[in-house]
Amino acid sequence: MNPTRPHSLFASILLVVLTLLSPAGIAHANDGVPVIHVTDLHRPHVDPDDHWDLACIYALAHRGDIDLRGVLIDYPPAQRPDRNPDIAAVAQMNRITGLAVPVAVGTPHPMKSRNDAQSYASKSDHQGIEMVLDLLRRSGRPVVINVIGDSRSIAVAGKKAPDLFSQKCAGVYLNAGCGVPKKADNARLEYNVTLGKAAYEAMFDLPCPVYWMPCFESLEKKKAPGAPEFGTHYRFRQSEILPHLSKNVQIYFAYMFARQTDQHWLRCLEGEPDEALLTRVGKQDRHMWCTAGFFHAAGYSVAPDGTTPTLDATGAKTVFSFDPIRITRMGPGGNEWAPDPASTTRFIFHVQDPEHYQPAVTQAMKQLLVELP
Ligand SMILES: [Ca+2]
Repeated sequence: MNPTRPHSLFASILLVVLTLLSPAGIAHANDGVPVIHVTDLHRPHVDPDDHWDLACIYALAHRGDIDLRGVLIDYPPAQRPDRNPDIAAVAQMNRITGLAVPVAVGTPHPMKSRNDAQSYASKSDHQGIEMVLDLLRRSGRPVVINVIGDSRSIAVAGKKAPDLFSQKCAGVYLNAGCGVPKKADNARLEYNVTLGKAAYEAMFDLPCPVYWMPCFESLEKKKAPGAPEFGTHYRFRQSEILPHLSKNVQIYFAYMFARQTDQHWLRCLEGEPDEALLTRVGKQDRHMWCTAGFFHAAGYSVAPDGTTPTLDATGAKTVFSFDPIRITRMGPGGNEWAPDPASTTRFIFHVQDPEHYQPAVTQAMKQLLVELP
């Protein structure tokens, strides 16, 4: 008998056990899927939802559910010259979690057409796009890309290196647009689409899976109560979560809500949170869109009670799904699509349980964020 065999068997079992357990002893949905997060995260903020989303992404990385490879921040919109990419928020989240995730800035140029690879751009202009391409090239495993603001940087990256996207991009979670096509091409557009119509359309050319998460089913229904079927929008009262967060994370949020533009991002973490400010903003609702996609990319769904079963859990009731579709028409007014069970590369976000979607995703987010140290 080979005397090394029992030891090898024991070592193999130990390796499997260690792989399945996080430091906190929680089973992962997968082996830390690589993720690049693309966000319109600015200081002062344009909308605080991107700071909530960043905290969720870092919480998933902290738990080991995702391997956060990079953060790409959109170039600030031309009409907002006082905004800068919020590298301080990323630095704070790196500090809080002990991670060292790189951050770069997206292209300043809108796409001039749907096939514009921006050959006119300088090396500096494409700093962030090249970071994304480099992260894809160096990754041994396909990488998920979250797009939660402007589509232009990932759309241009796809035009610059389509073969790389087909080999190394596991899927793009595209948070933009409306789930139901506009009646007229000149109808009002969803905000993320207004940031660049050509880039939004070009996202549907990407040679990789696209998990399309329309922000609203339609802008006409935007204010209707309850969650529409083909839109991600939900909202929560910030006091449901803020008081339950760690001191560090409360300071991170207070530093954002106070619109601080000093360079005090590190030392403020050593102080105390502004309780009066957090109480005041706690009374406000926050409109949110992207949360369900973060869980899905990490291998989880969300159940009506706010728990997060793994995607392979059989028989689990979930509040959303991604349904296979094909795009039948693209245009500046929006896209038309049809269900297509044979599709393996295009999916649409679908609320399966309108009654529970909003409270369930809020509860799932809370359970995630309280794990941040
Ligand atoms: Ca955003």
